Amino acid sequence: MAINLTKGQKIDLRKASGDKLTNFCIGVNWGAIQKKGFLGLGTKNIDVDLDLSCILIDDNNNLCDHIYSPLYNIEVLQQFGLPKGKLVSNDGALRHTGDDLQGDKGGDDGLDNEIITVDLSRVSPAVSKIFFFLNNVGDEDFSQIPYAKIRMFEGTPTRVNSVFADYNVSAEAAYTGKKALIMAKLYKRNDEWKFDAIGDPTEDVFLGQTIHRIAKNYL
Ligand SMILES: [Ca+2]
Ligand SMILES: [Ca+2]
Repeated sequence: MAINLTKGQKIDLRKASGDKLTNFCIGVNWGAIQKKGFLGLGTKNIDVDLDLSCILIDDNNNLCDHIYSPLYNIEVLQQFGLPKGKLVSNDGALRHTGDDLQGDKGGDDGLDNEIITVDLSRVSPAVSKIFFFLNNVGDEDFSQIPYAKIRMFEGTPTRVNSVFADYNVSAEAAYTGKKALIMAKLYKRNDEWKFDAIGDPTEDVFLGQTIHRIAKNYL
């Protein structure tokens, strides 16, 4: 049975069998917005471009590595003191499947649109925290997106073997005006990795703001 995460919940990365969970995927599944066409005829899809990203923090609370879309404008990133986007961590332990610019069209396909695969056994020893977050590149806030679901699962980006935990960023009033979500952190305690489902929505319109917010308030 998957754990239905609630905001702020902390969990051990252990399976029902007691074994450590070291290889898993963190995925986000979301839909494009469907609007009725002229005179209520037909439907029109409006692309929704959510971006799943993560930053890696060392023992001294410095940002030491990152994964976010290479499509982010380098000049805007530089204004936030951030480097160009990339899809693989320097140690090779975390890998992003690539930037989905649209979301599902024609309803929920049950597959995650962006996924970061994690192999905790390969994470550089210098890393003590990994923050995962979600930004919307477009104009909509989360309350306008038909669905956005986050889950942790064992398997590969194309095959879900077993869902360990999931979290629904549902279309609720609480998400009105919110365009970013500080999802969760992995953190090391006594050489064991743990997971904290932060789940804080923010009004950030750019990824750089979210990274600064995490650096200022969450370390
Ligand atoms: Ca995207
Ligand atoms: Ca999908």
